[in-house]
Amino acid sequence: MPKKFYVTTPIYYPSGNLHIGHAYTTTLADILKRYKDMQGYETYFSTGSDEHGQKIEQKAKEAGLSPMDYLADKVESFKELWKHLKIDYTKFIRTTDKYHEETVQKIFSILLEKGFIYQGNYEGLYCVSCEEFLNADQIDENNMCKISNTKLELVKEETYFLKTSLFQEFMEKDVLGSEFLIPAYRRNEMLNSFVKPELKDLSVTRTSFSWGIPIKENPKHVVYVWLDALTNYITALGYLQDDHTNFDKFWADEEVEILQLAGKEIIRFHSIYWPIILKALDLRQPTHLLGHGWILSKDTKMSKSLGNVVDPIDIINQHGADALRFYIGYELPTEKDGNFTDELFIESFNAHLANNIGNLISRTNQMITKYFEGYVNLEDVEYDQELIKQGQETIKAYTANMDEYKISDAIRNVLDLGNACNKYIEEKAPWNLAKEENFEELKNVIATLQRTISIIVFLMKPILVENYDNMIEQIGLKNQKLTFEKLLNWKEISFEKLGDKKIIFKRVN
Ligand code: ME8
Repeated sequence: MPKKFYVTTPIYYPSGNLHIGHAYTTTLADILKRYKDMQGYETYFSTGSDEHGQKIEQKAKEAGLSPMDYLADKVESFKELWKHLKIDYTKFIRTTDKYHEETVQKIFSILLEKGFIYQGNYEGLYCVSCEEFLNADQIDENNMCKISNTKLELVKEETYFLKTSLFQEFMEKDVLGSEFLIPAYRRNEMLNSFVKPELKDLSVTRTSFSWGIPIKENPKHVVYVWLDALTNYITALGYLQDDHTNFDKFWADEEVEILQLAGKEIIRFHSIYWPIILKALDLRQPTHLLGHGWILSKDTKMSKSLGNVVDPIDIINQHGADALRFYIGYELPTEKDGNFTDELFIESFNAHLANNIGNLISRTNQMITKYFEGYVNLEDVEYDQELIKQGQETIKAYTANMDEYKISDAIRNVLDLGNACNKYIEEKAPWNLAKEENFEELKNVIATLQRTISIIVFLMKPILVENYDNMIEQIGLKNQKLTFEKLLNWKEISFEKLGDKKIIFKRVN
């Protein structure tokens, strides 16, 4: 039986256009999904749109449209972006999908029946932009939301509460006392800010707006965004539906590696309320929640509500999907905030994709064509042991990092190998070997490079998806099925005669 991997991104609000921040989380998920595919896992990747709530209701009204008409275009634009970015998702869930709405109603009824939900009254300050009731730490001195910088509404209404207070010990021990939330330092953050001071019961329905899923027991209440939104991760798989094959396969089975990704502002929902909802439903927990930092623009969070966003489509149109996927994977490690500016982007592209990898492939190809007419006969080659060893070690370091979802470190392993190859070329100066007619040594050098470059290209497969086939063809491996095992037993790989050359990753001036 193949191992299984289920990866999810948050479902994004269609209250504006998606920006680099959303592209960030989705690309990380896509890279990991593709990596697991390469490792022979059976994978499922879910993303989507979070369509209910006051914010969407207001936006549709401003646009003079019904919510569904307003949403249609937005959702199309999400899918369009994922197509441009080469995102290979398995499922796109909309919270307005009928199966989802019906399942949320069922989930609400189960939790009510089990006594985990009760009716009461709520009074508090609500941030429409974040769709969240705020506590004192989240409000600035002008009574505005610290995250979205928008005005708050005083809300006083009847509501149903989830009895999160029952789960204090479960949270401290089983969830935040385990390896579930990564990076590890976020566990203490959650414990100290939200759990230890006392878990407050969570309001899960609203009555002052109607754009939501009405509950069967009392239809003037609509399920407030988070119970609706978080449950998407299981409704998308068919939980409580006639066809629950994917749920059985990718959630219920304890062996499945379930990875959820979310930005740091919603870690609280994913590491506290979501585990509680699952526990209350008697369901297993995800293996890991990877909470990542923010992409900043001039030191503040890039966000729709602040309007300081970069449109990923512009970047892709100018530089291609791979350039953006690379920047996201390499330059924005998940454990801290990162920056996105045109200057940084171009600098990184030139240094790593154009000067390192692109240049390495093209200069090696030129030498294979010039000195060996496109084909190096590998009989009697004496490979450079040091470079070959570094190649083998790179595969191991890369897989160890990818297995821990450390994409940036894994890419660094590959870039280091690329730099080592470029240095090797300078040191060996094959053009001098040719001049001296030392063809034996020339062949050793070029064959060593060809082998090592095949590792570089293969390890970049989950990231550089648009150029992968082209790169593989350029290094003479078009008809080979590469695997990690094959690269570790590298003598099994044979190369074909090189064909036409196309420039990969041309330097941007
Ligand atoms: O919160 N840097 O949706 P949302 C990094 N619907 N990541 C960013 C980012 C930035 N500047 N801006 C956005 C919601 N993101 C809810 C989620 S899930 C059950 C419900 C990414 O449209 C990041 O993943 O506000 C963040 O958590 C998410 O988009 C927020 O998207």
